[in-house]
Amino acid sequence: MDNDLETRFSLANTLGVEAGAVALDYFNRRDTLVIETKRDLHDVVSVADRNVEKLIRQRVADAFPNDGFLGEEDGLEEGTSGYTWIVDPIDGTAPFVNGMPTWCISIAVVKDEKPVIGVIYVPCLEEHYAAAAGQGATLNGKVLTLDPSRNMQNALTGIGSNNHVTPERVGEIITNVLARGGNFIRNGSGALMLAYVASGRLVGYYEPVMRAWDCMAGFCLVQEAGGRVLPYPLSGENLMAGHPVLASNASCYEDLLAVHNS
Ligand code: LIP
Repeated sequence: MDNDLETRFSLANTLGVEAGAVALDYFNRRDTLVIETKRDLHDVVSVADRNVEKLIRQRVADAFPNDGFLGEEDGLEEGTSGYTWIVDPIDGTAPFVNGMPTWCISIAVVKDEKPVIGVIYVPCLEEHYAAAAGQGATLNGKVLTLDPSRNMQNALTGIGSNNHVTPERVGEIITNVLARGGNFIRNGSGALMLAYVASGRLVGYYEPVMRAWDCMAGFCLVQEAGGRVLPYPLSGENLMAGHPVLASNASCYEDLLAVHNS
């Protein structure tokens, strides 16, 4: 691993755990948080999201002042180094504010429009997912390798939905998965479900519209664990837009692609 990647990977792992501790403190006193809504009553944010992102953003700026940074809450700061950090400070904000453990810190670094680092830390479960380009993927230090015998019919598929997708389309997707002999789960954190694909807990994940901060870390994990992802555009204005997200092990990809194209 070259030094540029290694030093950023080291900081991403450190920040995942440090930011996770700050977020967990907010989680344990969530009844004190003022919950604000964004696009609708299910799209929520609190001071926890904002302050965790500020912590990560500042630590990255101190260490790599020429790197770009895109965060869900405070947007994009362009860089000149060729590396851009793409961060969701608390992915799964709805489970977070409702006292459920399925939320995480999602930290990605992209270079040449590809995720080269992915760190997802799950404070409530003390699960630390990490991957860097060419280095494989791990969960708490254990190497992750996908089992090709698992497919849509004998394992669970994650499905994500939000207010960027019509209720009718969500219904079509779920119907299609069930009609193919599959079954689905949604836990409110797309980043965490992508980490579950990388660790083999889910055989695949599909969501029709997700932003880069929700999925780039998970994409790095899935690819380094031997899985496949639908190409996700990051050039120009694409970086700030939402795009379909599909990630799976090899034996489920065609089934899930057919669901996407249905
Ligand atoms: C969440 C995504 C999830 C989506 C939710 C929400 P947030 O991100 O990770 O995939 O289905 O609606 O957008 O808002 O919790 O950071």
